[in-house]
Amino acid sequence: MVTNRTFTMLKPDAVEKGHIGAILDKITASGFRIVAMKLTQMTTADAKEFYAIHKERPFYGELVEYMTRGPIVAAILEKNNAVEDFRTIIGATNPEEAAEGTIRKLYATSIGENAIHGSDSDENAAIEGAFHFAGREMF
Ligand code: IDP
Ligand code: MG
Repeated sequence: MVTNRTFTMLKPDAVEKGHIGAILDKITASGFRIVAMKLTQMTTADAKEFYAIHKERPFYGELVEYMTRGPIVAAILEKNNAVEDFRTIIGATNPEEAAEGTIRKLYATSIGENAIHGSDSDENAAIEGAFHFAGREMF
């Protein structure tokens, strides 16, 4: 039963700039419970697989470079309507289009370096959570 769960990554730019605490505070203050969480770093193979859906896009190489250049925080979050509500609090992919007060508006630099990931469906939340936390009893 994964309907009330989503998956997030605090991306390398957010970790580099020291925003882990502020972003987690906003996530938990918005009513999300952290079910699983780790500081980790994606390998090139990991990032290519995680973002395989974008492999034909012109930014794919740049995206893989970015996502592997330093540590990330990966987490599984729980809340009613988690996927949709989380996409609301992170804001639009391009921070210039993100609503005031959203995590990307506050912390993203550009459409590429946009601080945070949020799953776009229950199905992808389950796939992405399992990608990072495979074998975890809680997932
Ligand atoms: P999302 O993260 O808001 O779901 P997607 O379109 O799924 O956005 O893109 C995945 C990630 O790829 C984005 O979060 C961003 O890091 C990167 N990305 C998306 N579009 C561009 C672009 O036009 N240029 C550079 N990077 C991009
Ligand atoms: Mg996406």
